[in-house]
Amino acid sequence: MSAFSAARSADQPELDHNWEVRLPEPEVLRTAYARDGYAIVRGLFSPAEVVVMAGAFDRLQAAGLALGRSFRHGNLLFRLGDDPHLGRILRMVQWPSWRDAALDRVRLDLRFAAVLQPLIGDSLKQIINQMHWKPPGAARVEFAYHQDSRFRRPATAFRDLAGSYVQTGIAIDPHTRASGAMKVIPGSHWLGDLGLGGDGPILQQSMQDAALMAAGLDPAAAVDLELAPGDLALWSPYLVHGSGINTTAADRRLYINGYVRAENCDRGEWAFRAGRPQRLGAEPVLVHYEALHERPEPHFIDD
Ligand SMILES: O=C(O)CCC(=O)C(=O)O
Repeated sequence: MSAFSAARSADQPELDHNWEVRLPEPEVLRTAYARDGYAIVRGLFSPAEVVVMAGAFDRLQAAGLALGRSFRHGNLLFRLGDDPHLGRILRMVQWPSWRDAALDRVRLDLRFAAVLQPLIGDSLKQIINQMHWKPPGAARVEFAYHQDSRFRRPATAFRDLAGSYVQTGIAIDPHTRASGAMKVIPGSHWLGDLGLGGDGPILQQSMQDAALMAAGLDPAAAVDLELAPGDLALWSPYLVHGSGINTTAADRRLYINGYVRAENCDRGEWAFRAGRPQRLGAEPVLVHYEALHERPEPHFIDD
């Protein structure tokens, strides 16, 4: 048995799959997404399901903080940061589904296949599986304005970004202006790649109006993507977005899954073939970690 399958726990609580939710009308979703570059599906996951996901966030956060340093095993990555107020914090985990069965079930939930089908079809790979935390009191948890297109490298492996890729985020907690909800510029996806964020990591830069203005965008056009727990946001790889600090007393957590029309991407784990969920294999495949095959073993990363 590989280290990866051994790492997955079998005794985590099941999501309740007896869901009844009104899925968006395909044409309404397609129109809103095409016009604005984003859309929201309200209440896609139930309060009980959000409790299960929140439990997974707590487990992974405890595991990440116990590591004490950023750590990688294959595509699984714990990214820690130093916060001036809180000290060491966990900023994000990539590919937690290698570690946590509850999160793995969510990313393969049939609701994703149903919501995404009108946008990118029913044969999908997954290139993002990621958790974000903004703990209360933290000062360094911003995401500078950017477009996700900047991360789709090498460019030759990611074809027809605009028509083939959709990023999604499930709110675990209330996402409000005060808690550091994403801010988006509606319609900015029509502008193509604007080179926002320069070469630096966007999670180590703050959200600056000046960056928008330098790209010819009006900061006053930014809207807060406010979400209730269980809501799903969907956005285009070219949508300009960022997010600020959390000034509330509660956590602000987001579970992000990014899907792609399979035929237009050489990277990623299969998620759905003809609408049917596909489990992770025995070993990870190449997604964004270029040294996956040279350095697959667990190791700490210098920050
Ligand atoms: O958690 C956030 O607010 C950042 C989300 C984001 O910008 C991204 O995933 O590209």
